[in-house]
Amino acid sequence: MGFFDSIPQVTYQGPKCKDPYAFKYYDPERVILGKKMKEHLPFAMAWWHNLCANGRDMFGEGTADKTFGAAPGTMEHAKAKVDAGIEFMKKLGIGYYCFHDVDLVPEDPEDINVTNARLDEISDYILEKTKGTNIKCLWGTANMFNNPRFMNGAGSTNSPEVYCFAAAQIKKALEITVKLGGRGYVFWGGREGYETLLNTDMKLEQENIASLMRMAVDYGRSIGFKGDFLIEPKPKEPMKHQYDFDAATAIGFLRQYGLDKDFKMNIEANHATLAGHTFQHELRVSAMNGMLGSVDANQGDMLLGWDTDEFPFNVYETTLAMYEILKAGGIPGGFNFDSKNRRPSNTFEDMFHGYILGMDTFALGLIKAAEIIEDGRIEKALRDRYASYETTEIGRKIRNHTATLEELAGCAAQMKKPACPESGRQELLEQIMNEVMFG
Ligand code: XUL
Ligand code: CO
Repeated sequence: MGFFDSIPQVTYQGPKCKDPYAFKYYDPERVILGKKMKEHLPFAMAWWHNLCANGRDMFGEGTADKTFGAAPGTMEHAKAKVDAGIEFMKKLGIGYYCFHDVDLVPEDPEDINVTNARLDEISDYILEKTKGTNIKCLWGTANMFNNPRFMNGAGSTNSPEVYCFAAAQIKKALEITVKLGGRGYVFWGGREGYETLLNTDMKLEQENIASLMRMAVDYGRSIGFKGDFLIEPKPKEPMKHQYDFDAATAIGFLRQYGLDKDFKMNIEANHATLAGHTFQHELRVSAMNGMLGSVDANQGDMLLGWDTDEFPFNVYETTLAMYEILKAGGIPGGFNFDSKNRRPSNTFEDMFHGYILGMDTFALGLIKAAEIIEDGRIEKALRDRYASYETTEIGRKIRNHTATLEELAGCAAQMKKPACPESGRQELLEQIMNEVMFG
């Protein structure tokens, strides 16, 4: 007996199919631009939203039953979640999962050694249960934001004692990630920020965060972790101001502290929009700096100012995201659905509808992004827009850094005034987008 016996195996049936438990666009074996869809889109299940969160919010109790037949707070429950998670991933053909330490096991309130022993036990259990399957860990992380000890941050805390617990949790989470074959290790600085500068030594806090990351890299490499360390930028929530505000800020921080060789970005769509950027913008900033690592796939609500973590349905947005990713040559990480069902969508069936929606939305985005590339008009317009940096002597000099300010000023004096730059043709490009999307 499984947990989801009423749900059939979900397979690709094509866009005309009306079966709610079928993929309309995600066809894992279909080849797009020379690569199978399942290789373009390594999807991952987020342990926390799918197996732990029951819809509880600050205004009310949970609406969904995630007990899986066991008493919450026990190792039986932790194991039942493993069983349910594996059954869920198998039904959808999902190959990866992501976890925080405390998603896997209940944290012992008195003794971290007890929690660590539980993590050893559950990781053994996961390995045993995933043996012979294609299911692996995409990335792991330590939850350094839930426990009250982290109220002033983890790496950014004012307490060296708490800092030790952050280090201990990272050490253990790294060990478990390596044991489970994880491709990445994520830092999301939920409480690494401040509420008021009146009580905050920002320089000390940022230096301490960097030291913690450096220690994590050193330890991770010493136990054989070959994957990427990842920062997941977010501007706010829960802290008023988080240090990893956006990709550009996080990349600057990594470079300042010499961490840029070991770290990449884990870009979350909803975090991008909270920072006042598009998902596409954050992917571009990461890619152009050689730091595109992984994606937390979800969608925000533009009418709400917080992290709603909705399953993505906006195909226009996933198309533009996949366009960035294809142009960057793919992604070394994967697509973790850091997405949750709406509180009133509280059944097991809704869990499947959420993932089918999200996977199909990214698959359709991939298909459409490849069509934009094959169509070629947008790429050509982009190349043409900057062409005079190649076709004119002065343009070439600017590009290869041989021009001087005096020389350029001399050119300006000769010209007297420049010709007006050519039109950006935004509306035409948007029209081409619509033709590709709906033509
Ligand atoms: C919170 C968030 C986290 C990270 C992992 O906004 O996105 O779930 O993905 O800690
Ligand atoms: Co996330």
